[in-house]
Amino acid sequence: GPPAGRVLFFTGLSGAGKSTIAARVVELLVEEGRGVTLLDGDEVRHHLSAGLGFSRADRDTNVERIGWVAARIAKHGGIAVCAPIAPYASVRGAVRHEAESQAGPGSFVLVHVATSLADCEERDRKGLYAKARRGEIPAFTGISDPYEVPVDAEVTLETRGRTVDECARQVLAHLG
Ligand code: GGZ
Repeated sequence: GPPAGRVLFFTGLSGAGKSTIAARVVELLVEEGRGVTLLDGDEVRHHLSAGLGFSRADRDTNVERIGWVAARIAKHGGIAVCAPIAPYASVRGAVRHEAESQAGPGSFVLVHVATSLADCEERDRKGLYAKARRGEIPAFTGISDPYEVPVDAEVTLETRGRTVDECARQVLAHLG
């Protein structure tokens, strides 16, 4: 059967809805009685990755740390839900490899929250895109820094015109 432990790894632009959908996935899994650990991008940066910035090296370190913790959670049968931007394909691949070597093949599930840059920028809930356009945030993902669109996602979430709950259930449907 499918592996017990899992790493649900969300990736996508700032403001794509990663945190919100990930939080709903966690709620639904908790209702099923599963042991779930949420490693949200914003929260991780205040704790596990405090002091890191947004250079490629710092982003990669941040994502590697998240992956390291997540793989060990999954190894012991837990579900780790991660939600960083994780803009670089190579480190996403490294995290996939780490998870699968710790928790078995199929344990890593890449969820691409595929909200377009135009939609993220139009919503701009935190005003970060406006700041980035004014040059007040250097190396802002999607504006002045890359986002490598995944070609290996197990789940691609189109968020436009869909509810958070619908998106969360699409992720759960993949877990079997
Ligand atoms: C992208 C940035 C940046 C830059 C600050 N680029 O929408 P948010 O605010 O709450 O989430 C974003 C968060 C991204 O951190 P991650 O740890 O997920 O990124 S990575 O996976 O690349 O390590 C955004 C905020 O931090 N933020 N500066 N320059 N997002």
